[in-house]
Amino acid sequence: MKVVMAQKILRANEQVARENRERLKHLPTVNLISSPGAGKTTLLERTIQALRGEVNVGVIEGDIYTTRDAERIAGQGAAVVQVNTAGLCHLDANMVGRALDQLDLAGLDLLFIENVGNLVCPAEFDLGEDYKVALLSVAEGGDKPVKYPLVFRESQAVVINKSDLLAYTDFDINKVQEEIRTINPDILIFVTSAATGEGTEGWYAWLREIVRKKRSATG
Ligand SMILES: Nc1nc2c(ncn2[C@@H]2O[C@H](COP(=O)(O)OP(=O)(O)OP(=O)(O)O)[C@@H](O)[C@H]2O)c(=O)[nH]1
Ligand SMILES: [Mg+2]
Repeated sequence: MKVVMAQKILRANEQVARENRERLKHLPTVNLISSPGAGKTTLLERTIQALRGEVNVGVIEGDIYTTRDAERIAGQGAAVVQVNTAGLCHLDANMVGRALDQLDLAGLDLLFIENVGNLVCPAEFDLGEDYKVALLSVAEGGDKPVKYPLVFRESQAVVINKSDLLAYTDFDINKVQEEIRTINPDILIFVTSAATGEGTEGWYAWLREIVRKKRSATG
């Protein structure tokens, strides 16, 4: 019974995700997924600053409660819509659809969806995005990709964040990258510090590239 219910929920989600994808056909959209505190909002703040005047960024902020992350994004002057899931551990396509109603999509060049901090549930729900990006912070321990492989399998890119803490942890950056590539050989890997800005240029270059690609594909 439980399994049948879960399948129904996922099927209903897929239908709405298709509708979202249609609405987003001109707007590159990135769904950011990580454990709580890996640095999603900090990386977004820095990204908005770095691309200011060049790429107009909008953000859908998913949180269980509070508007704190949305306030941080609004502080950077970007368009933001907060979604509170009221206890649920992930965003679903319906929540994103309602958030899209509140954004001026035609005025944006790039849309981020910051998912609820959770490395497991968000990976199962298509929101209508073009790319899933997993964030993994050095402080969490290097075994996380192997222990929670789904999000790394589903993502087109992974950001290994908090590189400034490498010297203080037992995180083996080469081994972790190898293990991520075992799970997903095609995945792009960026190693960044959202705190210092180290390594973020490659991330911005990829974002510029996905904006350019979708523009030339959809006119
Ligand atoms: N040292 C260091 N700290 C970082 C870095 N990125 C983020 N932080 C810190 O990590 C903490 C959590 O960062 P957030 O950006 O709020 O993380 P988040 O993934 O958005 O968290 P949730 O939305 O709660 O899931 C904050 O205190 C940040 O200042 C980094 O690259 N290096
Ligand atoms: Mg956050």
